[in-house]
Amino acid sequence: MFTLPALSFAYDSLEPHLDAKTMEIHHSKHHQTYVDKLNAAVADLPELASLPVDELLQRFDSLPENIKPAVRNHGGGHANHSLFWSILTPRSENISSFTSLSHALDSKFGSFEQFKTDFSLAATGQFGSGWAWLVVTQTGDLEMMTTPNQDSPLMSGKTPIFGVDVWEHAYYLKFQNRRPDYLTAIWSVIAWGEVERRFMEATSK
Ligand code: MN3
Repeated sequence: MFTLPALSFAYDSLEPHLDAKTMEIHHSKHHQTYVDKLNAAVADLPELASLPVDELLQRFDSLPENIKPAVRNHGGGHANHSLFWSILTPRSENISSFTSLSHALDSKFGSFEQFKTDFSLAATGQFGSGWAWLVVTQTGDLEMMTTPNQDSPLMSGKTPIFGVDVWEHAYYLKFQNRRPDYLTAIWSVIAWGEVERRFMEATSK
């Protein structure tokens, strides 16, 4: 059985950057629905239901055809949101405190500011619902990418270490159609320590 992970912070603690109502609905309703529908899809397949969701997605190509759509949408939804909550924090974390990640971003994108600009542009440009990601490739390189809907980078062998949900449900209550404003606000609540932890884990494989 897959379960909804608890948040490490209160729904209202990311105010004023991300609003409490959006956080509550996003976590307790949207994410819960992905979990419930994923459980329903693998109810008769205990060997798959017992896997960590990331591993289920890494095995996507070899899954039975009849459950692929549900794993893609709801398994992806579960994994993507679980990562997303983990990289948000009410503490103001400074990227320069995390030198391994900070140096890697500088060497890949030129500077942290350039990374943020490029990432926001990619996230703004994702047409319709989806995600923008920072991933580690199988060769250990940092890469920026977007995915439609709830597709996970894990399905293509990549390890997401940072991601931003750009579905309208992630920002519409507070920002309405202004996705760029949501992307400006979100930099104030990123847990860079957790992103670096994921970076180190992905590059030490
Ligand atoms: Mn979402």
